Amino acid sequence: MVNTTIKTTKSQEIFAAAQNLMPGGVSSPVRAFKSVGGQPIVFDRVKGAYIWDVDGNQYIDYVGTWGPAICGHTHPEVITALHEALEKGTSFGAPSVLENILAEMVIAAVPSIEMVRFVNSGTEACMAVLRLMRAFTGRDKIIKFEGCYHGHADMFLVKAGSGVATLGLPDSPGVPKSATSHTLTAPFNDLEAVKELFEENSDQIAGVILEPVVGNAGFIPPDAGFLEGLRELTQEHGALLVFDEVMTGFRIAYGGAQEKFGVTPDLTTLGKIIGGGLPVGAYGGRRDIMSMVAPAGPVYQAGTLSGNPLAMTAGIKTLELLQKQGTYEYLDSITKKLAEGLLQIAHQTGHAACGGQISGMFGLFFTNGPVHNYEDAKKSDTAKFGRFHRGMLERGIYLAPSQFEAGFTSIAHTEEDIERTLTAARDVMSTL
Ligand code: KE4
Repeated sequence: MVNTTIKTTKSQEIFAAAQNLMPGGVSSPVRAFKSVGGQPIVFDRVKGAYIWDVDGNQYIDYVGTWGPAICGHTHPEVITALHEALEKGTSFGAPSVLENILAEMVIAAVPSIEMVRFVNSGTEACMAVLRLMRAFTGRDKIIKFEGCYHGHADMFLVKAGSGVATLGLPDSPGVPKSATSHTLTAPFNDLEAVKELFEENSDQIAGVILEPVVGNAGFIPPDAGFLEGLRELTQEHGALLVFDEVMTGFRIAYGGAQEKFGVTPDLTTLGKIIGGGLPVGAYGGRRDIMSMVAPAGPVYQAGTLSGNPLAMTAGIKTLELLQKQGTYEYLDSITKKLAEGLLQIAHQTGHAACGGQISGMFGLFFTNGPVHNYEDAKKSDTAKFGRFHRGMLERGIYLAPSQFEAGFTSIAHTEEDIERTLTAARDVMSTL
C-alpha cells in the first residue's frame, strides 16, 4: 500500500486565510477543489514534471498550470532567457523585436494564421476574435458548443465548460440576456444541429467558434468528419470558422489541432503555451480579416501589457524547445501509455470508464461512454472522480481538480513517472 497520508497543515492555514482575502480563497474558481471536495493544496514551487506544496509534499503534475508547462516547469533554457530579458525591463508598452520574433514563429507554425495580435489571456483573445468576426461579416450571431469554454467574457458564458461546468453555472449571474441573445449553442460533434441553426438563422451568423479538441468538458475529441463538416457549412453560409486553440495550440501538434486534423479555420485563438507560463493570449488568421484590427482598421482592441517582453521571451524559447526532433512523438507515446493504462486499470477494478488522448492531452471519464459531447460527459460519476482525485493526491499525483477538465503531460515526464502514476491509480481504483 503506497503511503496515503500527507501532511497539509500549512496548506490549510494559508488557504483558510486566503478565504478571507479572496472570493473562495482563489484567483480562479477551478482551483478551489469544489467539484472534487476536500482541502485545496497550496503550492510552493515547481520543476520539470513536479510540483511541491507548502508542506513539502512532492507530486507528479498533470495540470502543468493548465497547459503552458509543456516543456516541464522552469525549463533551464526558459529561465536563463527570462533572466536576460529581465535585465532589459519587464514592460515597454511599445514595439519590441521580440513581438516580431514570436509573431513570425506563430505564423510559420499555425496554418490559418497570416497575421497575429498578442493580448494577455485566452479570454481576451476570444473576446477580440468575436468582435472581429462580427465586424468582418456584419452579422451578430455566433454558434458555440455546449461544454466548450472560451474564457469568461459575457457572450460566451452560455453552457460553457471548465470552471463554469464544474460549478454548474451555465449562465452566470450578472450576464445580461442582451449579452447572450446572439449566442447560439449546439452539442459538440452534432453537425445536423449546426445545419439547423444555420437554416433557422440564415445570413445572421457571423461564425462558429469551438475547441477543435474539447478540454473544458473533460477530454472530447472531434468525431471523424466533424471539423471538415463545420468548414464546409461555414463556407456555404458565408460565416467564419474559428478554432479556439488556447489549449490545443502547440499541444495537439506544433501547428495545433488544425495541423493534426488538416482543417484550416479562418481565425484562431491561442494562449498558454505561447507565453511559456507567463500571461499571454493571441488571435490571428486571414490577412484580409486581421487587417480590420486597429490601428490598421476600425475594430478596436488594446492592452497595456500586450506583447510584453517577458511573455514574448518565454514563448519564443518554449516554441524553440518544442521544435526539437521527436518532441511530439515522445509526448504522444508517454501520454498514450498513461491514458491506456488508466483505462485498463479502471476496467480491471470494475469501474465504468472511458477516455483517451491526443499528443500531450488526455482525459478519463467515470462513465461507460462513449463521450461525444457535454451531455455524455455529464453522465460521469463526478463523486467517484472526486474520490479518485483525492486518492491520487494522497499518493503524490496531482490531477486537474475537476471531471470537466483535461490532463496535460510534458516532455519532462518520464516513463518512470507514468509507471508511478499507474501504480498509484491501481491502488486507488481498487478501493474507490
Ligand atoms: P484564459 O483567460 O484562462 O487565459 O483562457 C481562457 C480559455 C479560452 N479558451 C480555452 C480553450 C481555454 O481552455 C481557456 C482557459 N482554460 C482553463 C482550463 N480549462 C483555464 C484554467 C482556469 O480557468 O483557471
